[in-house]
Amino acid sequence: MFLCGRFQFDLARPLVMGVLNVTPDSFSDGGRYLAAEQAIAHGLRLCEAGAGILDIGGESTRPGAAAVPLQQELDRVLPVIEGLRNAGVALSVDTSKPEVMRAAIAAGVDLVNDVCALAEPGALAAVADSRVGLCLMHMQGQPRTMQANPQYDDVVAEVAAYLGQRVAEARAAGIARERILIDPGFGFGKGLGHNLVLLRALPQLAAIAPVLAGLSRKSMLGLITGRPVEERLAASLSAALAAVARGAAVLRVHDVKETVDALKVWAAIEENGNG
Ligand code: PT1
Repeated sequence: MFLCGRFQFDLARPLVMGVLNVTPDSFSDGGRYLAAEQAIAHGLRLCEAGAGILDIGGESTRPGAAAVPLQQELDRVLPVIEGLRNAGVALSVDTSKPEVMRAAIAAGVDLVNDVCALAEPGALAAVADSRVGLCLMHMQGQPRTMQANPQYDDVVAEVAAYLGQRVAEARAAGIARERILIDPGFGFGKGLGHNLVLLRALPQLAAIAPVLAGLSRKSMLGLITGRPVEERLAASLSAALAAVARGAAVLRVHDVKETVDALKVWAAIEENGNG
């Protein structure tokens, strides 16, 4: 059971989290309003396509991305949260800033997805006094420089130990076990070999807490297939099913409709037929 704000998910079937990036068009004054409107419309489409959760992000954390100032991040995500609040889908905010967490929780999000695993000062306190779910992710380094030279002695042991510690800290802050997801952070300070070893080790991580896997369109899939980001759908679906086969409970994806179809076929094979 995953307790997540207004929602309870039994996690018997994998849950699809749709990615909703809010990046305003800086070319016009109406950019901010337009970006929110477009994100809300896209969110409704992802909802219709079968997303159980929408992950709203106002600061990119992809490799090389720069930090976004607090007020700008708030201006991006809050109108989208308000616009999708009654869409019948769980809302997640993808942020590492305690102030954004607090404002998003007040605006009604159901989940806080933090690539820094609530390690920023004040982040644990910002979520502890609420009913939201959490996703605690592992990252080595910071987005701007994390892919420069990622190094581990034993990537699985180190990621598992870190996530176990972050779960223990959250538990010590009074957060129920049922509210917590963990995430190995594919592509966050990891080379291709690290990502593949972590993917194979998902059953070990799933013993700590339910696992969220974010593989959609990532450069590891580009390295394997030689395809640019806009041509990674087949690779993303393949990676998603490989993650589910190893116990992933939640998939963070761009292509919700296609992922939901792939999971329907998967579930039918797992559950039906007794010829
Ligand atoms: C993720 C994730 C995330 N990914 C969670 N939140 C991103 N919980 C944003 C690349 O290698 O996996 N889990 N929020 C997006 N970040 C990346 C990282 C995007 C790497 C692309 C790459 O291409």
